[in-house]
Order: sequence, then C-alpha cells, then structure tokens
Amino acid sequence: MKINIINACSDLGVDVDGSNKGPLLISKNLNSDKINEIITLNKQNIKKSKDENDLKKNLSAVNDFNNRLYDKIIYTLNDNAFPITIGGDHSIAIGSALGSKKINKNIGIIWIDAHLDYNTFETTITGNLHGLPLAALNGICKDLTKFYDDEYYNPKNTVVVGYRSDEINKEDELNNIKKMGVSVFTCEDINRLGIDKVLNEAIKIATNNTSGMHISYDLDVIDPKIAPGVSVPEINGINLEIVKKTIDILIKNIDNIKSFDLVEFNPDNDINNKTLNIALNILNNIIEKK
Ligand SMILES: [Mn+2]
Repeated sequence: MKINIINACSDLGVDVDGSNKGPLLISKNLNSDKINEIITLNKQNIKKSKDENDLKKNLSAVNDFNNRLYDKIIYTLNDNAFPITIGGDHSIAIGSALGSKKINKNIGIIWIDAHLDYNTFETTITGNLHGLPLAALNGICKDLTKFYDDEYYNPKNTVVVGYRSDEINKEDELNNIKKMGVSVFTCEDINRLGIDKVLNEAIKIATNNTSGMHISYDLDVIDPKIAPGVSVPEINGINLEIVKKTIDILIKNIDNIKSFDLVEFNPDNDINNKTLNIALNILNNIIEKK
C-alpha cells in the first residue's frame, strides 16, 4: 500500500537536545516507490524549558505539535495511505497514535520501549513529557490530549514490550500502569521466554476484539552498545538478533498494523551511524511489506 512518511521533528518532550534532528536524517535515506508523500512538521521556535522545578515542560508547545501531527495522520489515513511517523522524542506518539485511533476506531497498541512512559502529572519527577505519552493514550493525562475528543486506547488492549528501566520513581509508574490493567513484558521476559512467545502474546492482547493495532517503537529498547543514538539510554537492552526477530514477527502480522512510529533517534549520541542504520533497516522492512 502507499506510504506517507511524517517527520515529527520535535525534542520538546525531553531536556536532552537533538532528537528533533533524527527524522530528516532517517527519511532522506529511505527510498521506495511506495512512498507517496513525505510530510515534515517542525517544533515551535521556543526556548526549551530545562528548569528542574517545571513539571510540565513545554506543555503548550507539545500540545500544539501533537495537534498538528494528529491532523496529518487523519489526512494520511483518509487518503488510504499508511502512516509511518518518525520521531522526535516519544511525546509525539500522542499525536500519531490518537490520529490513528480517531480513524481506525477500535484498535490496540504495542509500545516497544525500555521505559513504560506511564508517568502522570502527579508522578513525574522530571517534567519531561516524553515520560507520559502511554498514560496519555489511556486517557489519564488530559492536559496532554486537549485537542482530542474521542475514545482513548483501552488499557486491556495496551501492551508494553521490552521494559527494564531503573529510574528512581519507577514504583510510582509501575503502580500507575498496574492499576490501569496494561500488560507489561520486560526484557527479562523476552530473555526467559523468547521474543516469539512474548511478541505473539502481545499481539494477541492488542488485537483481542479490536480491528488492528498501532505500533510505537522506541529505539532505546535496543541495547545502547548496539544503538547508542538515543536520548535516554538504558543498559541491558535487546540484541540485534531480537531486533530482527521482532521485525519478522511484526511483518507476519502486517495486515493488523494500522500505523507505525519509530522514535527517539538522537543523532548527537550516535556512533558511526550504528543507530541510523538500524532505524533504516526497520523502516525499509516495514515499507517493503506493507
Ligand atoms: Mn519511549
């Protein structure tokens, strides 16, 4: 099917700079006849808040960005194209995943990530809004979804794969996510059970009584020795073989995938284009098979 690439050039959701430069570096190296349109969205030209007491950093600019991205996803789906959104920090997935939900209605979501991204305004200790998007997609951070007036993702069809974070307030975030009933598969689960079993189970949960799913892939799920070009690296991530198997399994289920994000590529931290090349490989596979 025809593909629209949406460059979501924003790093306003994290106090580390640079991930806004990721999308263009990735998309300019993609080439396929299937690419119908490349749309680029830039962040507002504001001075980023890095004040440690600011627990809603750049909130209005993040909302403005997500509102514009949301509109582009709706435009893409209404044109019968498949949206691939390239981030940018992970806060951009609020706009992309809600745009997909608005049109595709009853879909689930798989969040492939080292982090839960399930803080709320009550539990965040950094105010970096890229730590809240999955909670926002389940409808519990309304200040981040002001542009949206429809149903949120059902926590019963929401799954995290690859979690291993060791952040200081992780208990609060884990409490949030458990209380909501979201399924979480850790990196340890992947190593113990195998990625086939874990991801197939995740797909079963996300597509149970739904018409498909949105996939949001955060590059920090990969071990930072292999993919150092991210803003918040977490040690002990998945290896290249698991990255490859993940994509193989997603491709087997490609008809169920309604929209896709690849986020958190930060070229400032990349070494010898290692992360860039993995990102390109992931997207070339999705584009070829979709
Ligand atoms: Mn993330």
